[in-house]
Formats: sequence, C-alpha cells, structure tokens
Amino acid sequence: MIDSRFEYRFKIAVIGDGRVGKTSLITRFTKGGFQKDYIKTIGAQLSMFDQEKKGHNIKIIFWDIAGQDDFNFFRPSFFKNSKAAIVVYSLEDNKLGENSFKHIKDWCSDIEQHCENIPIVLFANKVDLIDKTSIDEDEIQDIVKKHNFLNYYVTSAKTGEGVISAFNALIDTIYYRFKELSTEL
Ligand SMILES: Nc1nc2c(ncn2[C@@H]2O[C@H](COP(=O)(O)OP(=O)(O)OP(=O)(O)O)[C@@H](O)[C@H]2O)c(=O)[nH]1
Ligand SMILES: [Mg+2]
Repeated sequence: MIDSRFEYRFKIAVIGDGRVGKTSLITRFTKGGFQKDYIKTIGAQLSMFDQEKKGHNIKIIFWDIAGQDDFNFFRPSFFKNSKAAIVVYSLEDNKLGENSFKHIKDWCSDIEQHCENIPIVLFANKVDLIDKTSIDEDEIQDIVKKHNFLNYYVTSAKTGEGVISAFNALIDTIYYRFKELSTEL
C-alpha cells in the first residue's frame, strides 16, 4: 500500500552541450519513443516522472536544460535545489561528439558552483551511431574519477539501449540517500 505521507520529490538537472540528446533521453525514459527531428530546448523544459518504491511515492522532476550557448544566462537558477544531475555527452564521431566530451568539465564546474554536493552521473549517448568497440573506456574512467561521477552509462535514446536502467539506477541512489528526509523541491 502506498502511504502518501511518504512522498519524495527530487529535482534532477539534465545538462550537457546542445544536440547531445538530453531531451530525447528524458522522453525515452518518461514517455517512450524517439523523435528524429531536432527541436532545440528553449531555456528549460520540465518533465514529471512518478515511481513507487517500497510503498513510497517518488516524484521526479527532470529539468531538461538547454545546452545551446544562447541560454547561458538562465542556467544558474535552473540548477538550484537539484538533488542530482546527469551530464550527457555524445559518442558520435564528429565535432559535436568531441566538443561535448571536452565540455564535460565545464558542466561539472557549473554544478559545483550552483549546487551542494549532489550525486552526478555521466551518460555517454548515441551509442547506436558508433562501433561499440571504439569506446575508449580508460578515457571515460579518467573523467569519471576526476569529476567524482557516481557512475557512467552508455545509452541510446534512439534504440533505448541502456536508458531505463541508467535512469532507474540514479533514482534508486537518490531515493536511498534521502530516504530519511522529506525533501523540498
Ligand atoms: N542516432 C541518435 N540520435 C539521437 C540520439 N539522441 C538524440 N538524438 C538526435 O540528436 C538530436 C538532438 O537531440 P535532443 O534530444 O534535442 O538534444 P538536446 O541535448 O536536448 O539539445 P538542446 O535542447 O539544444 O540542448 C535530435 O535530432 C535527436 O533525434 C541517440 O541516442 N541516437
Ligand atoms: Mg533539448
């Protein structure tokens, strides 16, 4: 039975360069499906997701934050009160992929600046576009250690590979971390 007195509300900020697939990943997880056409996010877009765990209601609000530079201005306020963050980059073998990897450090320093010490995970997205054997695990491990990521996940919003398990692992982590507290958004 669900006891509505025990409701957990978590804000998760999803960040990373423009076009890496943040919106697509959230859509895949919360609604299913995939859209091929790119519609850039303006400012930030909120998506709700409810889950029940051990009789508790968990309400997740994903803050899907625009990655394009023209929205720099808004960002700090969007990070506020996040209980976790997902940094997304793209594995694709082109400038976008390369730059989005390089910029991981910038997204991490934004979080450090505007959030408390929150769990952060890394999503390496668009794995469907590459040969998996070309993934440089050492390079990813280095960045995971350097920025204290809790974990990293290889995902594809297009095929769905790795998406559900990656999001669920993060939700589990925050749930257990905050179980003793009823948190405010
Ligand atoms: N092949 C492939 N394409 C993807 C994947 N994820 C996203 N895309 C495509 O990449 C483009 C950008 O995806 P979005 O989800 O809009 O990217 P975003 O990170 O939200 O971009 P901004 O809103 O500008 O910050 C779209 O054309 C998507 O269809 C993926 O896993 N594989
Ligand atoms: Mg978007």
